[in-house]
Amino acid sequence: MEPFAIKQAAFITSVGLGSAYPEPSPAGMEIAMVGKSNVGKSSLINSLCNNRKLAKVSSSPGKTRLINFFLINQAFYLVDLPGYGFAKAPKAEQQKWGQLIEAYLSSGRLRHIFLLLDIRHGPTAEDKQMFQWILYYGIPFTLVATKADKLPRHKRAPGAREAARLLGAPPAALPYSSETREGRAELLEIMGNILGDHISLQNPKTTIDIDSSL
Ligand SMILES: Nc1nc2c(ncn2[C@@H]2O[C@H](COP(=O)(O)OP(=O)(O)O)[C@@H](O)[C@H]2O)c(=O)[nH]1
Ligand SMILES: [Mg+2]
Repeated sequence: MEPFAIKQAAFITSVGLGSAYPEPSPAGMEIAMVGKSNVGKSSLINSLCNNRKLAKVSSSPGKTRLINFFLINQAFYLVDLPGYGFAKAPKAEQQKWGQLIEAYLSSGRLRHIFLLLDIRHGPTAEDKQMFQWILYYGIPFTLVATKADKLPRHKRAPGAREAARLLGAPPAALPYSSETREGRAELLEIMGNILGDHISLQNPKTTIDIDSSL
């Protein structure tokens, strides 16, 4: 089978609290990126899609407060969720963020979440809370340890393992770098598997004919 590749990516819309989600994608599937502000969500989406300008990358954290939908291969949505951990944000704003995220997590639209952690730092209290939400809503997840290029090679696998361990999550996180593309092929493979599973669940090739056995 041909490896999964992203051939087309287009920004569709931004959604805030109280505004409507876009129509479901043709494949009826959504995969979201979540993590604290500045962890590298937008960069990861851009590097996956080979498009530096698709998602807005910012060096000042906490700029995106909306859920951004990108249509991939005219089939499914890749979703860039607003980051958390902007300590200086007013309480009211943090509450709005929580409402926006929880509404989305509980919407039933999500097939998979990529939870991004900085490979250099242990998970924060908010990372742990996010992880608990993912478990609570029963959404399948993959941990990604971003900015792998910032650690020397021999420290990357241990850094990713430690991030997963501190979160209480089995078994490890995938080291990723938007700069060097380390981990990109692996992440695309995971994405291809998620899409393949989703499609085969929706169109089961083997149907069991109960009547004929009577
Ligand atoms: N060295 C390095 N820097 C990165 C990487 N990913 C993101 N960054 C930088 O980290 C900052 C925040 O990235 P961004 O993608 O906007 O993070 P977001 O807030 O999670 O969407 C930007 O200055 C990026 O250039 C990476 O893999 N390696
Ligand atoms: Mg971003």
